[in-house]
Amino acid sequence: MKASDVDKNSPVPIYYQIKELFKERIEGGDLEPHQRLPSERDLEKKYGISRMTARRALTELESEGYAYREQGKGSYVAEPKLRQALLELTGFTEDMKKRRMSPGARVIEQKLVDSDQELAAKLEVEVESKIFVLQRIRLAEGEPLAIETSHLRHEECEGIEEYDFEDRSLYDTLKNDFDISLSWAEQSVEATLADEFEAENLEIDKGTPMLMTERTTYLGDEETPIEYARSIYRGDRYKLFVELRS
Ligand code: 16G
Repeated sequence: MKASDVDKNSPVPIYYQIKELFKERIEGGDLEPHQRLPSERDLEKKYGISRMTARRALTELESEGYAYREQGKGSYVAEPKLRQALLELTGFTEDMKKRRMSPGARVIEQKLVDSDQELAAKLEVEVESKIFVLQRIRLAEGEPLAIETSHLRHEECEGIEEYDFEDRSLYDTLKNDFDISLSWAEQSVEATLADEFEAENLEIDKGTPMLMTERTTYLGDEETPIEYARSIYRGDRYKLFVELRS
């Protein structure tokens, strides 16, 4: 990277230009995970910019998940984000196994509740029907990545509340123990910021960008909803991926 890569006459702010240059180099593999990035001082000298501009470029690389800071040492290139394909109906466990990462879960709570109006509408049941609620922190290689809250129609899987979901897949349990096959799901994704609860459980700063997904999954008949899930994924570790064809 040369000083001339930065155009001081451009309407694009300098911190932004520097951040984009580093993003390109990180995504292109020119800079490798855990490699040290230049310090604020290095950037200041190299580009003839203020310390504040240099700091902003590095801070934003961190908040977008491209870099991480080690207290008193400097900034380093982060591991690439996990690419989540949006077209396949897979569970977290299956997804992590495909990546050769070890999946895990910490159960925050699992219980039976009577459905309120909102849940009744989502799962197409009568108000006050029994719903199984399972809230878990999902881990990959021991690192917390997401908080998932699943709501299941209890009439389809009575007894599921007796299982311990610390180390078993919900989708495998439905398939193997309840003979439930899933056919398709509809899913939405929106941006949110980590609140205190999420920050604490996912070991991130409050206000970290997050991806919130809502998914309704249907049984083999293609029309009965079995699960309504809300998941909050760390935006600094996840990237959604779709393939488009003309
Ligand atoms: C996925 C699903 C979630 C499902 C879970 C099962 C989303 C938004 N969520 O993370 O609905 O409950 O997988 O995972 O994709 P498991 O089989 O590992 O328990």
